[in-house]
Amino acid sequence: MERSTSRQSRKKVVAVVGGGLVGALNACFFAKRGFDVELFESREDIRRAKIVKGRSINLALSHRGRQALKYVGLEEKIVAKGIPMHARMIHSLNGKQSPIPYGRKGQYILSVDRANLNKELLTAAETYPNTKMNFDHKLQDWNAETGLMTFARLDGSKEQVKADLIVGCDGAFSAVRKQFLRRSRFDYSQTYIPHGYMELTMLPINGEFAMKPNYLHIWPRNTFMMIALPNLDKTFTCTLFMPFEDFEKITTGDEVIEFFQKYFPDTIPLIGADTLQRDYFRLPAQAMVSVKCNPYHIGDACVLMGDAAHAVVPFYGQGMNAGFEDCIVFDEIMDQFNEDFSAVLPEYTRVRVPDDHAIADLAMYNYIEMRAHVNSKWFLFRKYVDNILYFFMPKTIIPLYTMVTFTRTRYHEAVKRWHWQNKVINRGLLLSAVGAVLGGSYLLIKNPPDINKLIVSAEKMWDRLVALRTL
Ligand code: FAD
Ligand code: EGU
Repeated sequence: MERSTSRQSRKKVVAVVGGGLVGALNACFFAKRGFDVELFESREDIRRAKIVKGRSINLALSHRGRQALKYVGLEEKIVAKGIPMHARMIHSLNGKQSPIPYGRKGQYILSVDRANLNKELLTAAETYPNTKMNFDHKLQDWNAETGLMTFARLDGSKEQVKADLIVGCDGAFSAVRKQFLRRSRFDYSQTYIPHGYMELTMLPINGEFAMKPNYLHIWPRNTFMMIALPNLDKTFTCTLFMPFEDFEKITTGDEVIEFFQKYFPDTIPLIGADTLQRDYFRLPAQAMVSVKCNPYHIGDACVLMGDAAHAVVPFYGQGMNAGFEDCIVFDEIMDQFNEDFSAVLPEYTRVRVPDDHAIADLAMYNYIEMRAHVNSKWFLFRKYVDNILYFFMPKTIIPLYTMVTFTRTRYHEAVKRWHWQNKVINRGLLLSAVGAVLGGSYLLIKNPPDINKLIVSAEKMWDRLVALRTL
């Protein structure tokens, strides 16, 4: 027997805290590497739960998220249950609908069901013999020196577990992150935006989707905005974004209808006045928070991923996608550093923090921009310009959303490139303007217009104006 390798061959125990989207996916990544994986989730097993409560019913899955699923062999299965959205459908106040493609043919995002995705990921994690799932385990506290975690059970009992590595995937209000906050030189910021969101269901009409299914429907109304994604059961989930203070102003069913009549009139017959009123008062509006921190690790003992490391506002459709990409980035660094946690963890922080901060900033920037001056006309105009420039100069001017949504260009690189492109576009515009003035002047000098003709026409103009006045 070879004893010399025995230390290495004891596979380390990795505790994944949080069995949400990122935690369940991460369990697959670590299990695939052969670690002994223990997943701890505070809720009961959602595959057995009768009612699944939680945030947002469906999500936009794009390239980064798909790549991560591919790593653990789940891409096809999830894509098969997703609904492709090839374009946005912009709804104007007058009811006009205008599609704007996301890209070329074959470039689309997918509307996926959060609960189904979470279930599939949990089932996939469970199929590895080296994973153990622990539901009804709420992390209460853990010790950064010893790696000892304390979990609370629903029956009031406590359980203590030790692991070689703790992976915090416990969402925006992470309990794992609490230990980071007590340490020196840990940067942390959290910002609640003034908007809340509320989900409304648009049921099928005559057994069919109430609107065209293969689109991300958008009603851009500056401070108010609504977005609808299709579901497999032919319903749409409409998410209304609005400042909390405006949510609070609407207190009666009549006021709901009045509000929709004013801003989203085309949706009233589609959702139905009754459903609209019922859904509106079913749950209070939910808050949205942006969280940034640095570093993502403590020594060789603990690392944060997903919303626990970076909650972003949902105005780029990237929260889950970024969290899934975290898993790929970590996995690649595990290869580079031979699974040596003391080297992998600092490298992960070094590589990933700038990118996660970049997408957090972008999402917040887009929130501010949409709120400030994005109505349907402006949205259409901006996206047309993006797409036209991309069409004529596909190598030079790549729209930001394209880099973010359809490539794995590092988020911070995408932002840098975007700034550079904007400079090029502005120079181009400036050059055209200067060119027009110079060219115009040259033509005027070469072919000077007959001054008399100009004066005569000026006189004619005056006569017309006077005529107008005396009408
Ligand atoms: P979570 O999904 O929050 O999961 C955390 C898990 O940890 C939960 O299961 C929770 O029960 C568990 N947990 C919490 N505390 C403990 C504890 N103490 N002990 C044990 N377990 C614990 N992203 C996209 O990519 N595309 C979109 O279109 C999109 N749309 C969105 C729309 C809205 C309105 C919102 C709010 C978000 C949207 N997102 C979107 C973001 C996406 O929802 C999140 O980024 C994603 O859910 C993060 O996954 P996570 O696993 O890190 O965290
Ligand atoms: C918000 C809430 C359109 C799901 C950003 C686009 C979103 C999603 C956009 C939600 C918008 C906004 C992009 C995608 C996506 C657009 C994107 C936003 C999915 C810049 C379930 N956003 N979202 N940008 O380009 O890149 O179509 O709740 F209205 S998908 Cl806010 Cl691509």
